[in-house]
Amino acid sequence: MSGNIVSLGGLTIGSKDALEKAMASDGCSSSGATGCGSKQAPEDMDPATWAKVKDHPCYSEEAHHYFARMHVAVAPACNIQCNYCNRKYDCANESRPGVVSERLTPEEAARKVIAVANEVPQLSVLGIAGPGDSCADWKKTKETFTRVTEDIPDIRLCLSSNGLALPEHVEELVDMNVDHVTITINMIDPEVGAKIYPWIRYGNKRYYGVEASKILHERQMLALDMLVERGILVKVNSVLIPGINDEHLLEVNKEVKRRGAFLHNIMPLISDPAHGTHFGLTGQRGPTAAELQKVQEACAGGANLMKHCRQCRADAVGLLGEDRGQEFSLDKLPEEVAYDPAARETYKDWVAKEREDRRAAAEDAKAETGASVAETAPKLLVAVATQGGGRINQHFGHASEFQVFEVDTDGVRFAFHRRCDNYCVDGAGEEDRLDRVIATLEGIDTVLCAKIGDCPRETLAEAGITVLQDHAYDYIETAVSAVYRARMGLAPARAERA
Ligand code: CLF
Ligand code: SF4
Repeated sequence: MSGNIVSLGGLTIGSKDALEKAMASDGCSSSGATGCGSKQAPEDMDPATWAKVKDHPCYSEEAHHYFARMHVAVAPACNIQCNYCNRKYDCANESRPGVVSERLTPEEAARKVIAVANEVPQLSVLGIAGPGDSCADWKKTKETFTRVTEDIPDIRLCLSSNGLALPEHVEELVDMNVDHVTITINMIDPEVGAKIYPWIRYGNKRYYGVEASKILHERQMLALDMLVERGILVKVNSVLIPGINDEHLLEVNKEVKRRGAFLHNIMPLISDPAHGTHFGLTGQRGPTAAELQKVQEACAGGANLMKHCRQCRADAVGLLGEDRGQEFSLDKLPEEVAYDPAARETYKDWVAKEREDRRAAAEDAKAETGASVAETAPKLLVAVATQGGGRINQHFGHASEFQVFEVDTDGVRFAFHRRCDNYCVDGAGEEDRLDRVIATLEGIDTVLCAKIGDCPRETLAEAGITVLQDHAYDYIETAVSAVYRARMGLAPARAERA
């Protein structure tokens, strides 16, 4: 295991001893004695594809433990109307609905990207996901990408679009070395589409109903085919709308796989009357977690599914699941800023070594567990508190989301994440919040964190959830395998005994 401590941009990762020391004074003091699938790895693809996804947090689940994305909200115009969108807010196709971002000019956006790159060494991807459609507002999207790559040539460019205007820009995307494009495809049947899109604007004319959805569908398929043909990786986003496209998404999944999409991200509709959308105002509900899981399971064997999406903001900054956008608002940006590549380069080198080490540790744990546990042994769900680096390195009270891994004789796999309000506020635990965290963790067997106080640990135990801090700073896979072996009544793995 890597022996050096690395502390970059607020993310501290390193050897267990060094990290325990570093974290000893940091944390909650509100109780008791201690104070209160979507796996995409090198073996899954050819080396050229892996080179494109290995540092993209959305295209590789593994990468999302190490690398950050940022969005710049430069493209406010849109050419269609989705029933889950209110234009007062950002594009809900790849942004959390009901959220308004700070709109930037391409010049401001380029300045912001440089400021973030200097402060957040994990930054690897610049995405444009609104606030409208990146291709409907093409000039601003293109100018932003062009300005940024002049200063930071190794940043990956990523774009999200509803697809209608996308075919017109594919050649320019190739010229700009854009490797990753998301198309939101909610239907392949215009009759279904008519329930989602009231109108589109295409060629200076508005189209309505089924006719509009037919055009949109044809343009989306054309864009997908053109991008795949040119070697650009395409992620398809689909918003799951119960009663409208839930069963239909199986057909979408098959079709986009057939056409060569790299990933399919099925996102839950978030519908709230307060957002003022057609669906929100007419009572169209979003899916439950169980309904989302059912559709994802039904798609097994089709296009690879992304399960670690966090439905970001159009101005998100940081690792998926964290949002540092407020640190880089326009009023905090320097008037002039020069890019310094040193921190990002150091970080990349460190990640390359750390990843290899983690992968080897995960393989060892899998081999030992698989050899000694009966294949019929039940699967466990283990939630981890992590702030990146693939390690158990966050205090229970600080976690505003838990990543849930499933483990069986086949190894440890990311399953889903669950969000909650962090239990500790200003160093003190809040009971109401703990009740909500417990509700969030329903169905989870064990929680692994870097530290927890006696009081919340006992309350969670009463609710049937074991919380362990013994695996603090271990790799997630090593720790989760250890929990599994203990549950199965087996001796610790060799690495743990040593
Ligand atoms: Fe942004 Fe989207 Fe590119 Fe990622 S987000 S444009 S592909 S860099 Fe990622 Fe955020 Fe989910 Fe999008 S977690 S909403 S899938
Ligand atoms: Fe709104 Fe995005 Fe749909 Fe345009 S594509 S209507 S901005 S959700």
